[in-house]
Amino acid sequence: MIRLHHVPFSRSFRILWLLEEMGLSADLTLYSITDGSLRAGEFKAISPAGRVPALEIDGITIYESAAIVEYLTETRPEHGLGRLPGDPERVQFLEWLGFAETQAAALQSLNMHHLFMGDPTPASPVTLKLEAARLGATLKALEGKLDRQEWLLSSGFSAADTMLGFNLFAAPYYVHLDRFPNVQAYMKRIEARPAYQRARALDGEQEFYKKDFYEVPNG
Ligand SMILES: N[C@@H](CCC(=O)N[C@@H](CS)C(=O)NCC(=O)O)C(=O)O
Repeated sequence: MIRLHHVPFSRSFRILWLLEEMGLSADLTLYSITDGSLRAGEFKAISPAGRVPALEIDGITIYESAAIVEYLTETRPEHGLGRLPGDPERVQFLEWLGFAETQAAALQSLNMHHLFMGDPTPASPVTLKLEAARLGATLKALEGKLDRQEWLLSSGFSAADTMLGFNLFAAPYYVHLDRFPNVQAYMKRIEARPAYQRARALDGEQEFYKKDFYEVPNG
């Protein structure tokens, strides 16, 4: 039995997608960011910071998406989706897992300020501008990398793409992607993957974004 603790359109999608790439199906336990279910004692016993994803598999429970990605790729090397110690791309693989979280931190901060804080703590335009610029900087770095290759690693698709690729579908709420054609083409390649499409069908409706784009207020 595999169980994924999941919030639709959140970082747990990375794992839903990776499992699909591996041909593994999971039972989903669904939560909402806003209804307090992630802060319940029962869930905190599984994921101490009350965050998704958490994955129950092989008789253990793992939290932190990068740790789950490493575990899955190391215990299931036959899928070729990780880069194990000794692989020439091992360091790059680990760097991309970390880079994905650097990028997600900017998105999370923007989500917090634009979607979840509101009155009586209005978002600071300076913070919003800064975080959008920081998100833009990660997209610019990615744009340069994708000039030379189709996937994050030159040898081909890997679980690093599931870690980072997920972020990109939240980025357009805060940064216009017109100036990043390589990133847009990369997103199209992702969307063409059958495993990605299956994962999206399982994901569930996102409940955060009510607009197509969030401008910096008074910015
Ligand atoms: N570094 C963690 C971050 C997990 C995380 O922050 N997940 C968000 C959803 S994208 C969450 O559970 N947020 C709930 C909250 O902040 O209360 C990971 O990669 O798993």
